Amino acid sequence: MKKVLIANRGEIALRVMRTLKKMNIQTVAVYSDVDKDLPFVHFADEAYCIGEATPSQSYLNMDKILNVAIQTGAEGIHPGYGFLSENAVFAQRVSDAGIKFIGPSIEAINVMGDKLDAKQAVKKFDVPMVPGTDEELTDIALGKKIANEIGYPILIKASAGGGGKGMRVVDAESQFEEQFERATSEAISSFGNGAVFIEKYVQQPKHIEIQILADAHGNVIHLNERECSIQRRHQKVVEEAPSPVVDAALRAKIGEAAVNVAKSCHYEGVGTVEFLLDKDKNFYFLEMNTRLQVEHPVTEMTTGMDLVEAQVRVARGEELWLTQDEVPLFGHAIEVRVNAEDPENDFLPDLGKIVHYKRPQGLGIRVDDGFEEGLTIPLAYDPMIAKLIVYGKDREEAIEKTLKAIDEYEIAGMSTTLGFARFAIDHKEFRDGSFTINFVGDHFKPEMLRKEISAEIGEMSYEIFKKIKNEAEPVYEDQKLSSWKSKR
Ligand code: MV4
Repeated sequence: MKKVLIANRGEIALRVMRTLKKMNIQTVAVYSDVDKDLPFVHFADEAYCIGEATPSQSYLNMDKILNVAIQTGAEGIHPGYGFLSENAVFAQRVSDAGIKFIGPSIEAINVMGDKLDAKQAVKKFDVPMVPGTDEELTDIALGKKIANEIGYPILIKASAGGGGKGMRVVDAESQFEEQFERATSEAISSFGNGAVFIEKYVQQPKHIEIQILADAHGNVIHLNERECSIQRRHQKVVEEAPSPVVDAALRAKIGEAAVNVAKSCHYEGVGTVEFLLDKDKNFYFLEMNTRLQVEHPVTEMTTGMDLVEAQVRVARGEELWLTQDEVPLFGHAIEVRVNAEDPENDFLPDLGKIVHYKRPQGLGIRVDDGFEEGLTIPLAYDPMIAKLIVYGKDREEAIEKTLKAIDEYEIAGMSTTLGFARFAIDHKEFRDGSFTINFVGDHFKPEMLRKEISAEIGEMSYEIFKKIKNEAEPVYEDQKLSSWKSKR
């Protein structure tokens, strides 16, 4: 493979291109008109504007992307995450054009894209699943009967779902019918597929996921777990590897289950198998994500493996170059997502121009970003500015280094999730490892950030601080911000 088109934007387009360049592969960028000044466009060997910001006109437009790939002679397409990365129709069209889709097979995308199909596929492979049903539920009376057998609370989930859409908790039989109707209609309106099923509601679990690597010859290994419980509304904010509660024996067991999930759909490439881990350390298969994930760098830092390089190598047909026993695991890595969002205002996007930008630096500090000072975060896409990934020799060192790196990070012009991440990582429950997916709901109140910031800005009043921050450009140039130590 001598030339690859990257069907994505921002930090992930840049991150993929860095590895391609390392491998002496030519890079082709496609971009929308609002992205013309972004670093990934300049970094590529060739770059083509394919349309307006609206995703359907550009990053989701298969015809335009395929056209550029064919015209430039690209031999592979890397889809990144989001956009077309888990679209089986796109994977098929890429393949039909004689181009290698750098991702899993069409079969794997289709099977794992539907939760009921995934359960059916995995069933024969001895993978622990939450007690529940594995066929579409249409009969309310039957649903109630099953729910009574499982015991409340239960969850009604949409088969086509993801990110919590079409998911309803039912605490008692009296609510069953209403929640069933809601889940079904939400599933139809969101996915055009009303199929739902029932599961026992696992309370206060952790979200653990296993990184998979599979070649085209049937060899599958796992690259350890990531802990991703610190999230809000299904958006992860802090991720780490390894998990503070998973030991070598448990890792081997969950890892083996994840490898079986990958085998059940003849997986190829990198993928992620998600599990819930309950208080008693029972684990249950949730779903498989058939893409390179946002949080892949914590796995890279604790294994020393470049996952994009691994994707390209298996896409070229190479056999896996290491066995399960040879998979490294050293030290600890933490990733913080730096989103242009206001944690004090329900995490609503807080977009605008980055008027000042300075990355933290140092040994074991990696910043994957897609913007530079002076650029504007566009409204049309995900508001992620950057990912800060920190490596330490152990978890304690990783935590302390991450807190210092957050303090060193300077971003002015908008609110970011850095302050919230600092709050989470410095929390007793994060430090002792007992946190669950309910961490934010259980422990976070916006006033807590206000207090932290007030301590930092000293005599400057909080109201003046907010005003300066929101009008940061003129004030910053006046050097009036000198007492404001960056960020947030
Ligand atoms: C669950 C669950 C508890 N019990 N299933 C959320 C979206 C989808 N990935 C599955 N999800 C959940 N499934 C059972 N049987 C709790 C969640 C869940 C969750 C899972 C992982 C990470 C964050 C979450 C936040 C809320 C709910």
